[in-house]
Amino acid sequence: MNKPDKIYIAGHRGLVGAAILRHLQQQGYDNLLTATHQELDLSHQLQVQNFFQQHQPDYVFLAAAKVGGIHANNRYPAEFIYQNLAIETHVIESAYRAGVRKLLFLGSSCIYPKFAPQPMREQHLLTGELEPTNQWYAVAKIAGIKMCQAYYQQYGFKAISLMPTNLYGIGDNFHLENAHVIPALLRKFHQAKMTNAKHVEVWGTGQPRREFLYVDDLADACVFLMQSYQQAEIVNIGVGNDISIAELAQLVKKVVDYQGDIIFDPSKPDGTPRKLLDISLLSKLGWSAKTDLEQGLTHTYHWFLANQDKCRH
Ligand code: GFB
Repeated sequence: MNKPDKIYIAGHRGLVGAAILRHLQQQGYDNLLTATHQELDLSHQLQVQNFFQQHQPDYVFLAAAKVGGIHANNRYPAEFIYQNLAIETHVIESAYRAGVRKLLFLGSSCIYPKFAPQPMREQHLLTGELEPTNQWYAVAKIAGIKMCQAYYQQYGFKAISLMPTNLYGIGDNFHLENAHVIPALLRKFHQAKMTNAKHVEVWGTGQPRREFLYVDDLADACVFLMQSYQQAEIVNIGVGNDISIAELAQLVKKVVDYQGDIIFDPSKPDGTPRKLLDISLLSKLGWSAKTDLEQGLTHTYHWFLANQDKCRH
């Protein structure tokens, strides 16, 4: 990927797409192609075909997706499976037809079985049952991976797939019900601090463990692997360690500087007990994350404070 190449970032207003766009701009890439949802509906096949035929990008980062936390995944299964399947099939097929040189597809660590051995290796894909709360999203993402591999095998289309762990960072969705755990807790603890509430409610038992990657680190990994990785096999993108939701809640409490108590609500789902990625392949390829969790949470909280009026919630 060279500086004059035309690079399309699908989903440039989302958490991941915006981080990839920032990263490419910082590195001096300036032939960047984006389209808002109003300009291009990625779930509309003909619009996507025409867009690719008209613009003929050289490289594609496929960061557009319908995403959400445990509650949203469980509540809107049809939207999660349909929109993700539609976006993937239209973008991958149109990119191939338009002669795109390389496409990078983003999956998720929830593609692995609910009870996969920990840490989860790339080879654990399709070796057991999925976590029910996000099976719809996971099935769509698995279809995206297989589509990339099928196009690679049959047409030699260079479509690579990365599996990031749970992500967070600036530009995230801070919706109290539909967001992922980090933005939801940052907002809940902040509101509790502002209103002098006695306690904050954290969903589930607090016992599940999650691995968190700062989104600017993911963007760095995406650009690095777009430049250097050429295989159809998927690659896990993580930090190599995880923490419990109870420990995370303590850390968010510290970052927000909230003085009240934490209460757990076990009537809410825990989801997968643990999702730690094995990152040996990624390390062998020469990449590692830079931002530690407390530092990343602090950046994200400061961004939230400065952007409360315009952030998504
Ligand atoms: O981030 P999260 O919604 O998604 O939840 P998953 C992680 C854990 O945090 C769960 C707990 O055990 C939640 O019960 N939790 C505690 C909370 N308090 C809260 C809260 O206020 N909001 C939220 N959202 N969670 C997602 C999938 O699973 O992982 C997606 O739903 C995606 O499809 C993503 O794959 C990577 O980690 O459980």
